[in-house]
Amino acid sequence: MMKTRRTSVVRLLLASVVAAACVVPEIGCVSVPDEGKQPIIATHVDDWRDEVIYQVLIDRFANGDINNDYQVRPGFLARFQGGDWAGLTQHLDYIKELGVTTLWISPVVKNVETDADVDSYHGYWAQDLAQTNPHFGDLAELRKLTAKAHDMGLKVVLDIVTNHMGQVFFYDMNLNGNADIYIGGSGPLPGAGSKSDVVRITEFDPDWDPRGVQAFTSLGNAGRAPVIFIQDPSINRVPPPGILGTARAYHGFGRILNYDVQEQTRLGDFPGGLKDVATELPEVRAELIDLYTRWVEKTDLDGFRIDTVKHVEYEFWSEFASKVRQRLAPQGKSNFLMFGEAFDGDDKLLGSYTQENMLDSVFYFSQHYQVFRDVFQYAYDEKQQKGTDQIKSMWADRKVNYRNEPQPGGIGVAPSKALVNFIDNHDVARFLFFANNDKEALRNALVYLLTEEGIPCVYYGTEQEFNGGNDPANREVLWNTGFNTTNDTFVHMRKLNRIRAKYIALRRGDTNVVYSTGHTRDEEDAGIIAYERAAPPASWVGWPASTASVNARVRAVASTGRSASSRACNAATTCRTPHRPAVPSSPCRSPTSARSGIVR
Ligand SMILES: [Ca+2]
Ligand SMILES: [Ca+2]
Ligand SMILES: [Ca+2]
Repeated sequence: MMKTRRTSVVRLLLASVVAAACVVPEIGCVSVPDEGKQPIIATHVDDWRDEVIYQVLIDRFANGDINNDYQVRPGFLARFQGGDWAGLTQHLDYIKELGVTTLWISPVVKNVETDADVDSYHGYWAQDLAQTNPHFGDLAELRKLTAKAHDMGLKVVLDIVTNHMGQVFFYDMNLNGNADIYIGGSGPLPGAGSKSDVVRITEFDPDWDPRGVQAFTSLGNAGRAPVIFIQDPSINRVPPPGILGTARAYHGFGRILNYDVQEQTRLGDFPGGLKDVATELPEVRAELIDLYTRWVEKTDLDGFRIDTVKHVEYEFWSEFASKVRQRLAPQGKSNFLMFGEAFDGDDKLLGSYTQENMLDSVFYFSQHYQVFRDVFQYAYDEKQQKGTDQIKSMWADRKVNYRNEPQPGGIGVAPSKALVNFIDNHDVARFLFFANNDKEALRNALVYLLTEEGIPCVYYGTEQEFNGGNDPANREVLWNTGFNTTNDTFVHMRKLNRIRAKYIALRRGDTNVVYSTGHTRDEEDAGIIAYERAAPPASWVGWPASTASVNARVRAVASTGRSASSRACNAATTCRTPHRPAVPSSPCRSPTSARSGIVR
């Protein structure tokens, strides 16, 4: 788009001895087991900060088997498109080429197939936590995927949901045994006062009621509405097996109306009729722990990405995480990553799920808002744009809001050092949608993502410059791109991933912000952030002792969007910073003794 030098500049100032030492030992390679065979599970990850996660919606990545293409409607993104585990397995070379190292795959369990003409292609409408989803393949295919991934040095994280199940029952509010959607009342009459209010009641997804969803008759209230499990095998809307097929395994308060009321977010049904599980019951907890840990034992997974953690009580997380760790460790599976998703910008709330014995990490959602939205995307909104000093203060809060010690039996890295960084995901519009399709701004965001502290996570299709808006427009079909590996953003990401892989300081080093600014819009240094990553070698757990005397330092300079593009730094120039003349070390000055590389 622009003839000027690109705005993304990363400088690597490193002693060559570090580069020589940066050969990450391959650990835990396994061979592909025969089809359907139980794998021998093992630890495949040394330090999760060495990984780059790539989030895959299985239905959208690659279609490797047309035999499971039932109920597929190509081109309609709220419907199944046909992607499957076989397709992903066949395209692991593409993943490898991109340089990401860990697959986060969408849920694998059997779902309620469809609801109100929208399909469960995403996998989040669980019906049976013990069975594979036939749209994506069978257990043998899933095992083939994890085994081949491990064989190629890739790891696999599974997406799981403990908070709710799919829409497997209705509340029989009018006690007639049928699932009804009722609309009543005639509403206001024009100019003639009002008649009865218009009400809409759906027994599939009724509103929150603190008494529990109530039944009613023409004579008034009739107590708690019975929970009736649905028997519709045509769309797999049938009762889950075991305790999850009984009414007492659910809270039954109806749908969350107010997310600011803690009782509702914790006990209410998730919008869309997803039924809230009574996660406080010991027998329910035991069932969830057992069923999900079995997937690790059956397929040798390397971690869990856990959905909707803020909708479950804290005590659940300490029990769930501890017991999963305790069950896997004796089987040879350590460093098993568990990171949670709380769709919330409250940094303190996010950190609260990393208390002792809870999760190893969470999605850094506060960063999604405070950096990727406020700083990068709002480079297109002069009124709302924030300065890069916001990044500096947010990073400083990591030590305050997140646990600073590794979880007992966890991944060996403190949550405050292992936050999962992401630009966008399947629940928010893609970066390019908001950034006026400015691909250079996306590449700047990628420089930041892949050089900052923590575990980077990239949503599939970012490398293909997808620009979809909100769900489901942001869940595009990847195979339509022909798995192109030559477009500018793919090449840019590959380069960044290779640099990250090469330099340990970029993966594990501590961060020192060299330069940030409160300036925005057309002010001279708006959009510039400079930081260096370095660490005393003693903190590089597991690193060969021979490199202990190396003092490595990596410095990244990222500009954040359109407003900074005309002031791009490059390796040979010094940025003018007239508003801040006293800056001791300009981010754009290139020390003569250092090697430098430009990422473009
Ligand atoms: Ca298929
Ligand atoms: Ca009814
Ligand atoms: Ca809940």
